[in-house]
Amino acid sequence: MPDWKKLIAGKIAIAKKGNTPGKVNQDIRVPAGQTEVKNFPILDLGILPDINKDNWQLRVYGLVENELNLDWEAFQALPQITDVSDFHCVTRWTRLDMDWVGVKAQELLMMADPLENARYVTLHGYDGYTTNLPLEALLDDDVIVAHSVLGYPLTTAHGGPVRMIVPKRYAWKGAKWLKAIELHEHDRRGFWEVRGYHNEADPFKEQRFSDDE
Ligand SMILES: Nc1nc2c(c(=O)[nH]1)N[C@H]1C(S)=C(S)[C@@H](COP(=O)(O)O)O[C@H]1N2
Ligand SMILES: [Mo]
Repeated sequence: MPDWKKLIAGKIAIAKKGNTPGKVNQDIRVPAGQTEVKNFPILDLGILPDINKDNWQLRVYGLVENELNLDWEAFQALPQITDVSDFHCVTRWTRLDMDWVGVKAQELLMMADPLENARYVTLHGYDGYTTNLPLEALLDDDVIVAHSVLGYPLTTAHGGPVRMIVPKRYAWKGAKWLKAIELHEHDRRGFWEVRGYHNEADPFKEQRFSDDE
């Protein structure tokens, strides 16, 4: 049984010390099968939800001690960070050095206080989109619930007011128009994961399709 409280506290302590030198191999920033782009393409289901700062809420629920329901003001009051990471889309483009601004997922999970049997999360978007991850993947230091990038608030097209960014996975694992983070015990495949995309989605292992699982 993982002690989530201890694990989250430990990760935060490491994060505060800064990144381990040499942890990132700068030579291979663009994974195999990807091409670097300088623009920022838009990929989604084509449903633009009518969500803005005034009607947006983020819920963290399921296997947690304290369910969270945060409006824009409460979200803005949390510690804000910038995390620079690379964005890898399974449709074979990579954009380097995206400077996401927002709240660390660690922070929200620490507040929600996962129960001992929490193992997996489903991210829900306001367009009905879902994607799944192990809870531990959300505790990585670079996972951010972001409201701005490249110097501007996120446009609606890119998932504004708030989206999830999980740099170590292909971009479909980052829900745009983030509505909720649901914690559960057993893994539940999300929208693309039941339609042929890989459950793990590590771009450096080219985990694109579920045939390779
Ligand atoms: N809510 C929601 N989030 C989503 C999607 C979506 O359709 N709905 N598409 C995913 C996919 S497949 C990708 S590649 C990225 C694209 O993000 P972008 O449009 O900002 O480039 O968002 C992901 N998050
Ligand atoms: Mo995608």
